[in-house]
Amino acid sequence: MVFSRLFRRRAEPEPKIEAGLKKTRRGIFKDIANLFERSEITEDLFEDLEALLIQADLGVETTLELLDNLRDRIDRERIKQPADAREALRTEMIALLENATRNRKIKIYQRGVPFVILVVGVNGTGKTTTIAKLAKYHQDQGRNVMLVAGDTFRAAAIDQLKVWGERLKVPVIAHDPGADPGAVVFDGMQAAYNRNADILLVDTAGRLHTKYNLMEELKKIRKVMQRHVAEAPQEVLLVIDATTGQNGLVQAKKFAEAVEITDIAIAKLDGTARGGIAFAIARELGTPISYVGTGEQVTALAEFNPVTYVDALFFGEEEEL
Ligand SMILES: Nc1nc2c(ncn2[C@@H]2O[C@H](COP(=O)(O)OP(=O)(O)O)[C@@H](O)[C@H]2O)c(=O)[nH]1
Ligand SMILES: [Mg+2]
Repeated sequence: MVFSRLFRRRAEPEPKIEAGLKKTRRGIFKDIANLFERSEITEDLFEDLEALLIQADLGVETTLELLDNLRDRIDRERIKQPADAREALRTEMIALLENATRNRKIKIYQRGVPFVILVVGVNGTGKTTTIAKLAKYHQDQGRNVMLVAGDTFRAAAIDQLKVWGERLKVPVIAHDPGADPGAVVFDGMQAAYNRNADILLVDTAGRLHTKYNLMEELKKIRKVMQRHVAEAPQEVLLVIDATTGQNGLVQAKKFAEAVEITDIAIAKLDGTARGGIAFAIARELGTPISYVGTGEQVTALAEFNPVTYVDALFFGEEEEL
């Protein structure tokens, strides 16, 4: 392709993220890169860029902020060539994502103390699937993993977790449908101690009747956890569905208001042509994005990195002929 000729890739490729962003890269971001094939930087270019960024799911506010920062940089660095402006855009996009990842805490896994990961988010966003992927991820690093079926609302949710547990050979602590989530979490915490689990992944129901209900339920779960491990849950992971775009972001914000989130996973990145949602998430939630889901398979999870993410929006195997 012509457009990669001018653009310099700096990061090592991240194959899963590149695969996940294939649709985005082939669609809107290809058009964005092509804007800079013009002979000079004009007001038209900024206007077209604004429209494309909004189309890519960055949202209006994030797009305007990004464009302000880009204009400032172009002035400051006296940039005249469109190719250099495109490099400046790349730098500003990375900076936007880094604003959120900067808050990332180092995770400390101690032998003998279960590291509890509470997974929250709206129904259908990909919580249970992400739990299976994380179980595999931690297993691969030699950690002893256990799952808790804290989504007691639907029988199917419990069965789904059990199926993953069997496949991954990981114990699943579950009660009958309709049971008190606090009770199953209590059993999960005890089992984690008894069986020396390093990682305890706790599934939850994605009900969002009212913010008050959700807060109360999660407060109770937290209290039960802290009876066993004072610092639990060490990770509160909010799963956001990339395919729901700005609507998904609005719902995610409600969750973030009700619960203290430490990490974000963006699921179903492979299912959208608008991977720009990551920028809106980074800016509006300010919580570090830690993982990206790129498919339904248990291995389709990648660690999030701002540089490899931005480069994957513009590069991929098919462009590197
Ligand atoms: N393509 C794709 N599908 C996913 C991904 N993550 C989850 N899904 C699918 O999304 C649907 C809902 O996922 P689930 O984990 O049950 O969501 P939950 O209700 O939040 O627990 C399922 O059909 C999953 O297979 C992903 O990263 N990519
Ligand atoms: Mg589920």
